[in-house]
Amino acid sequence: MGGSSSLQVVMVGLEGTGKTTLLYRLKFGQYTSSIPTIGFNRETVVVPSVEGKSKGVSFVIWDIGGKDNMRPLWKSYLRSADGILFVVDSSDHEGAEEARMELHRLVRTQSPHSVLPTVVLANKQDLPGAMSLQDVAAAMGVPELQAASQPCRLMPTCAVTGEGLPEAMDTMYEMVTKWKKSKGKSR
Ligand SMILES: Nc1nc2c(ncn2[C@@H]2O[C@H](COP(=O)(O)OP(=O)(O)OP(=O)(O)O)[C@@H](O)[C@H]2O)c(=O)[nH]1
Ligand SMILES: [Mg+2]
Repeated sequence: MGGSSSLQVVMVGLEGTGKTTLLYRLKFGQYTSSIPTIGFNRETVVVPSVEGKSKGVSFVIWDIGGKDNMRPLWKSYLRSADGILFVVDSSDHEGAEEARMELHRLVRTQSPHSVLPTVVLANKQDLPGAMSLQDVAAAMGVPELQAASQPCRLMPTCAVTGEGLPEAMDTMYEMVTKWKKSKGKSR
């Protein structure tokens, strides 16, 4: 599944949170309209890095549909993954509790000492009424995961403009590198 400079990333989150929009933003560098994903999309992307950390690294991104009948399948994509992007719609206050449940469920389905590096994307930061980063963190229970020593970080994004994405992918890369080192393996 690729050499050492290719990372496998699984992207999940509730339906309509912007996963496919993020994927095509990364792939084509522009906004592309999308329809709800049945099954998954997979693209190899090379992200322009902000700090040069992930320069030249290609990410194979698996974008999985978020509809409730797809969610039991999420975990089957984790086997060969190096990291998880969990996408949240920051403007969806009502969906926050469900998103939190799915995020924590995804963490719990993994072996407790080798939970994959997870970057939670607080997407749709451009929308009026979007929760602040701090509010998204609290709503998703990110501090609780961190307190339990799980490798989880939150980053703000806007899939329409691409804002925040290079930083988020740099963070993903950094976390995966650290994780692999601590596990003493490269896969
Ligand atoms: N304003 C705004 N709209 C966004 C953003 N990201 C995605 N959208 C819109 O949200 C809608 C859903 O986006 P998708 O990318 O299809 O969502 P998805 O997560 O792939 O949904 P499923 O495939 O059903 O799981 C589309 O109308 C997007 O244009 C964002 O950052 N800001
Ligand atoms: Mg989609």
